[in-house]
Amino acid sequence: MNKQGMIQVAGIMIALSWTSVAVAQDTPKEKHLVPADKNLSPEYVQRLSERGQRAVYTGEELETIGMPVGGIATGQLYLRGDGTLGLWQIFNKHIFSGYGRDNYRTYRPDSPVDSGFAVVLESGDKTIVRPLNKDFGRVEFAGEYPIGLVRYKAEGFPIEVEMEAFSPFIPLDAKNSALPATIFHVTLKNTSDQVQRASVLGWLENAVCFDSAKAVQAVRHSRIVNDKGRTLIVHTAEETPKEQVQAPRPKIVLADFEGDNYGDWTAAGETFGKGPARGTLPNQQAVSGFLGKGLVNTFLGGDRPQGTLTSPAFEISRKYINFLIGGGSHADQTCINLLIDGKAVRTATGKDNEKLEWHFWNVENSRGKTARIEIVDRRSGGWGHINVDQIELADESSEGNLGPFDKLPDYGSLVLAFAEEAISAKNTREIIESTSGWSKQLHATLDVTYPVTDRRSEAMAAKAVKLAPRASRTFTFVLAWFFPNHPQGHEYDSRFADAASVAQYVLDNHDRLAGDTKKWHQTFYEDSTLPRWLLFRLHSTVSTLATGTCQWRRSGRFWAWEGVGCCEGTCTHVWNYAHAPARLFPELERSAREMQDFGEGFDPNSGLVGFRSNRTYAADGQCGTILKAYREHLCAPDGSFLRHNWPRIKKALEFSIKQDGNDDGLIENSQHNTYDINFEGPNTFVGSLYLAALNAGAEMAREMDDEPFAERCERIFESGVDLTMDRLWDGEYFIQIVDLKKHPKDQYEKGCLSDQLFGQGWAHQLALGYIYPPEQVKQALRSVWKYNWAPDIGPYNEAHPPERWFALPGEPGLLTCTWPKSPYLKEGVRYREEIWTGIEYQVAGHMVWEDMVTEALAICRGVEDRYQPAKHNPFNEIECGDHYARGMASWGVYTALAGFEYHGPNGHLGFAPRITPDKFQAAFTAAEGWGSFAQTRAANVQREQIDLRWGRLKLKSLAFSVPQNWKAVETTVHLDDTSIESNSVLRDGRLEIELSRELRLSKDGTLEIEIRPKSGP
Ligand SMILES: [Ca+2]
Ligand SMILES: [Ca+2]
Ligand SMILES: [Ca+2]
Repeated sequence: MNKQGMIQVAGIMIALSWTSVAVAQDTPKEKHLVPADKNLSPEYVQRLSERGQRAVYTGEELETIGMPVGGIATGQLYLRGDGTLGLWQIFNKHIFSGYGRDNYRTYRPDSPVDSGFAVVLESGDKTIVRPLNKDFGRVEFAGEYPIGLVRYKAEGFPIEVEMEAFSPFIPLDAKNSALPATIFHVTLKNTSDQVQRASVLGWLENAVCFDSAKAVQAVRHSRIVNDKGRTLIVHTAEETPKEQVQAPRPKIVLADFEGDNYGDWTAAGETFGKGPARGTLPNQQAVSGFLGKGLVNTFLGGDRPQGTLTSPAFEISRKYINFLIGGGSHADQTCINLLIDGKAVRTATGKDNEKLEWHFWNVENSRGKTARIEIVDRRSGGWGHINVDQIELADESSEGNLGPFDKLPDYGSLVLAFAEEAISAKNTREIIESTSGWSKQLHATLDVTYPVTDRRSEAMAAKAVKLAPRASRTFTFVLAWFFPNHPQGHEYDSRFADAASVAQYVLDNHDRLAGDTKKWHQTFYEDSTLPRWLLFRLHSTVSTLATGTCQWRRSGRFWAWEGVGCCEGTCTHVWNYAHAPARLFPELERSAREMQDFGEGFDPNSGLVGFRSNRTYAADGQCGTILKAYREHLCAPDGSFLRHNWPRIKKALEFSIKQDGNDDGLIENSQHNTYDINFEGPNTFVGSLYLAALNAGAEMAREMDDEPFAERCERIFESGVDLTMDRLWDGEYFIQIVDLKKHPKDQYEKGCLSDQLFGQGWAHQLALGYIYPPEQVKQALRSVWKYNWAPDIGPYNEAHPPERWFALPGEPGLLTCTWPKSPYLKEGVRYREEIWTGIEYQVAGHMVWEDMVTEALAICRGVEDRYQPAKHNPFNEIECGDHYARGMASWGVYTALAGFEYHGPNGHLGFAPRITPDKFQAAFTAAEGWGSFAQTRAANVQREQIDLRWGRLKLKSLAFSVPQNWKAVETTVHLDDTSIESNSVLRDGRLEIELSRELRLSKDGTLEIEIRPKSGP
């Protein structure tokens, strides 16, 4: 245990005994079900801050992993735990996964598109092909976002494989981080004592027209192309002339469910009852869209009952099977299947909607075969039922015209490129055919077209290489996609013509793109002194940028859901929490400010910032927009963002001042907010955001020479602080003043709200200092820890079940709100019993600024423990939908640990490490460059090193913290070997250094500062 660890352990022990005393002093009337003593063992506490190793997962743990490995806002492609690809949501379709137990469940992401790599080993006259997947032998996943890493070894197999998979991810270079492509480095290592001959086989299915294949008249087209010394498998699709059905024959109706019973269909289980339903069943939302009077509706007795309904055998005598379907959207659980030889060859589900809609299967390939239809209800939970009607065989499909072929969302191209020239298609076929024991259907054809409904995978193989004992060789592949027909387009559309040009760009620039990505990984993970598990957790949420949650539109506007496919409009109050994109890719957040908040979503008459780019007010979102605007200014290289947007920023702040009503610094009216309800009366959730916004407004006004407005902001601020301390401080934490008789619902009143100091945390992020007196701020955060963080949420949630489950009994979590000292409000603030990772990070980040580092790390560790891959995908922190944006609050914890402060236009950079200040190192990002900051501290000298590793950095002033007992210091500054003159001022342990001239650090430039205490008076 190092010295720092000792201090922290001592700190938590003191804190814990303090909380026990506090409980003894004011025994609540009801037992508070969150223990004040968290009972964390000293070993647990010590492990929190240990540097530790990179996590390695294997066996069952591999099942849940799905690491996003595509570019920012280019769709959602997962690297699964065993190195295979999954999800494949790159076809411009947004799929909402549900919330609570629907998405907080343990599952393996599916893989609807066939692709992969295999090792080809020439062993005597035999060829052994071993695919890189979970059956390889021992498989280990050791990925850390953005770089996926999977290792394969097997007993008796002389080759070990290491595969890296990632899309270029280079902070501050948004365009090169938003490529619709994934790079694979497949490294073969000979672990035997003999020379081995081996190569790598790669394959990819043609998934163009992924969703529309069954509904279009088209062919798929696959080619293998040699170009620029590389080999590419190029998949496309082409429209074929519309099939003219001159005189369609009459439809054959297999079932219309109009009778009193199911006739010759066979029902099993209780959910189908004695016969077809007549429309909507008791307690069901209105069912519509069916024909006639009857339909299959398995909501009989609610969602609980299950069963199957099977048709008699029939001959597939037409090209299409048409039917109406509604109800639950659960694959295999609420579905209709087409069975041939007892096997489901087609399946369809509802869309979690009671309305029945037409659906059809193209069954041309199965014409003449005997089949059955099976309607399945194997689900008892939410949407555990299915609605079906009017099943017909027909010459024409029931679906309407999808529109022009080349405008379909899944029209485009898909490429697998090998960085070298592959062996000939003929020789690849020989490998595939000579392989025994591997029954995979692969093709290697130079040019082939086939029906769009056919599934076909094309393969290519590298030339075999001779590997000496212990020698290794890396094979580089690129998967690229180009699907431009998103309704708003993609930023990438304008830069590329097709997937082949994307792949060629990535390979042309491979060394720079892969090199800079690895340099970031090295700087963030390897060179840091921060705990490895913590770095993993805090960076994993950034992968949200590379999921369906985020769009970067053709117009250049960054836009986002809250979670994948759920709740539109870059919601101001959810994005209030997300610090990561602004620090890593400030260009994206600037576009959201300029094109949404102060663009489309801005009402120039009132200053209202519509919280979903609409004309609707959210009090927290409105104040947060001012804070974000100031942050975007701080993260900019110059003052142009502020100059350009200031009139609207000011107007937006004036809108909040108008809500305050009397310039007293308290907003008392109805405040819609992120809990999807309105707070009535003054509270510090909106109040602290408002005061922080006034502070930020004053700073910006001064920079814009608007002194009168700056003074007005300050006057309101001062009044707000005084009134808040007078009225809202209850001695332990901040409460809400509300008339519960008038507003009995959705309030927290005397409750302890975890987010009660949200604005104070923001103020620290922006170096605005304290809003409320530091002592009370620290006390309030200690109360949040004491009352709201449960090492096991079980007892609390058993008494007070949450609306939605984002943590399960046995798991730790920070509750949104509790009532430790007053009766529980059973109609209190919505989501009060839930666990949101975004709030946890928000609170943890703020705790770090207040030197509650151990408590902060325990909260983050709680998230990490919940998202262990034996249970959940560690890269997918959920809330309403997958990859929920609020989780990107994690970056606020990261910046807080470094005590990071930055003002880009002024060239000011500061650090005050909150953890291991004696020996600290961490990556940082500025406006135009990033690098590594290091600090060492000994008895009589402190050294700072700013090592720029990418881009450039303008510097005019610096700030650091030194030991409190250093009352005067001597400071020297060197840029590389050149001494730089400076003046410094030391106050209460904070040292500010003004450089005599503005410096421009370029890549590999290093600034070193040496600080020594002056002895004597
Ligand atoms: Ca009917
Ligand atoms: Ca059911
Ligand atoms: Ca007021």
